Amino acid sequence: MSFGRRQMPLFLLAGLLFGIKTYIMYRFVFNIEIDSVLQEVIIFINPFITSIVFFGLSVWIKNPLKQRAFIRYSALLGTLIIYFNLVFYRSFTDFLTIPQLFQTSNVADLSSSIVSLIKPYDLFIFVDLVIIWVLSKKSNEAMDRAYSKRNKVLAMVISLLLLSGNFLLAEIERPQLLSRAFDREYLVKNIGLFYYHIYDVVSHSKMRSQKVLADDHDLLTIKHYINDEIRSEKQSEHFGIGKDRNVIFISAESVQSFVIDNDLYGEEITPFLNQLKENEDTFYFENFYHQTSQGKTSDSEFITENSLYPISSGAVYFTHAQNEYHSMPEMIKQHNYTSAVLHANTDTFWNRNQMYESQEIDEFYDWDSYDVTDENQVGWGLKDKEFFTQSIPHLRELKEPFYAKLITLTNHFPFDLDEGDRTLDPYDSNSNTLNKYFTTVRYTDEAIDQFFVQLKAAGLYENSIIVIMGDHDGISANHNKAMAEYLEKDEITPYDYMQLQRVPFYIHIPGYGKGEELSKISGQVDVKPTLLHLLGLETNHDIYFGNDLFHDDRKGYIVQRNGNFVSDDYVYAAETCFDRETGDVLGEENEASEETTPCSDIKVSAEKELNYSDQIIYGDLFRFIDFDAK
Ligand code: GP9
Ligand code: MN
Repeated sequence: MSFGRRQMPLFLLAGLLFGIKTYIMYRFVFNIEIDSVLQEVIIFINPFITSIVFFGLSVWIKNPLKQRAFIRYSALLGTLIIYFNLVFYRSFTDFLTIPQLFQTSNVADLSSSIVSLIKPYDLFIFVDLVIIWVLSKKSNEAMDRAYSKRNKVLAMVISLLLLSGNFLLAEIERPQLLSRAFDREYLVKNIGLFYYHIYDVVSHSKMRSQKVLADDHDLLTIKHYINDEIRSEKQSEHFGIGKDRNVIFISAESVQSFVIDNDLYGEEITPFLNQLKENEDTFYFENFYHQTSQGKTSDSEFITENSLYPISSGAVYFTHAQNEYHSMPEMIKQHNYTSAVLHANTDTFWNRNQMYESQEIDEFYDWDSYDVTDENQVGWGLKDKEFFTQSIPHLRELKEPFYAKLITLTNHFPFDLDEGDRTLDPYDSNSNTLNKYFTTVRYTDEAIDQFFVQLKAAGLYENSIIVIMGDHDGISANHNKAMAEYLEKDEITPYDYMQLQRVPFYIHIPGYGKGEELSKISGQVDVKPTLLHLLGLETNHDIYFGNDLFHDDRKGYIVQRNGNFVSDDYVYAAETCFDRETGDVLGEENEASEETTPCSDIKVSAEKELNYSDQIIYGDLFRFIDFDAK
């Protein structure tokens, strides 16, 4: 390739090749949604600007050999960053964050998922790297340059101008993008994957410093907000009905509500859960939403036990395990409850061992408490049926009353199941993930059915409250096409996708007889106040963001970590305000538009709550409160 009369310098050539690759990735491999011409422009120019700026740094290196090595290794690093993000994206429809990269203890356990996330055609991602590598190894004097000081400065100035241009366009597209970024996809499509990572590192270190600067003054505003907007002085009619009962809490891995009362080729997917819903001792919440973010199951545990929001980047379980908390297990301890978690995985996985200590959970029956063999495990570990069976003796040895949380595992991506355990035929669509999902959900349903029988036989049923909750979604937006086909819709709109974030929530109180199906908008932040009140415990001085699901004096909306929400009347997702009942679009709303929609007021409250919760976590604010003194 020629560059004027001379050959194009290697950094430019590499920059172009790498830029093309990055653009193709953004546009056609990651499912980034583009909704304006300006976004289209930004996403096109950003890859080239970024790679030329980075490779352009090589002009400051005198030695041509080192100059070429710099370009080569930058390309390698850049490619790996893109690739790691891609593998992650395939599973979570999200981009990696720095805190996650340090969650190394998880990497080994993720191995079974990772294999299914790598595709043979991924090799194409390395094509430009190979070209750059070969060119940079070949001694080619025409490509090597010793740049004069003037040219170096010129290159720097041009780079900075291009970069500022990119950021300026991003700012026009989305004012205050960097200061109010809850959504990683917006960051990536406006500033690109690489600057997004730099931004993530900077904001993460800023977050770390917040603890040092925090003091108890920060709490005043938050307390006021909670007293005025969230806390209800009223008691529900069910207050105390579960006094001194055990609480057996089943965290059902990846079970979403769309499978409940639904069928596949004429067969019920979850026969047991469907029937349990109709039981007179069961309260079932059909509009219950998960609120998890990157921390997945661990976020779900965190939200339900603390009624705080997860953080937007990384998992609280890793980043803030040393904080002071005022968790449900800690609170019930004052009333002679023992708390336990049963989960057949290593205790360090997701940093559970540390976090359970901070939340004052008394017992953790982990991997070592279970007999796991080649035959009784699948996918991520012990099969659910075996898990429940082996959990019964552990439950029996707990001092009553107890609160025990059992975390299932079989219905985890990639939803593998042995042929002999299959009682439902897989679905037939272009998504292998969704196809298999139904079969593992059915397996978990049968496992819970069997567990109820076992609880009765062990004498643990009558005097307990049994809660079943889906921890988070199992089918990401990557499978929207297959999901639309299954649900017999033309497409999955942002409204539909939000509705798919519903997870089942059951409160089963043997012998109570007043159960019903409730359709109020509810979510994982509501679990803590609801359960505490059922047990007859007051929460007057607690700080929480949810409500007791049994009284009507509630805030009436559920916020997701990215700022989307569902209220009694509206659904806000993808910057669009929808009518909750009909799904009709009521208006578009983002920081760029001045327009208000019926969603505007709640949007302000939603962001406020997320920020308050972040302040509590980042500032470790509970260390300033003596909850027991109240
Ligand atoms: C494994 C469990 C499942 O211990 O936390 O993982 P997740 O759903 O968070 O990927
Ligand atoms: Mn999970």
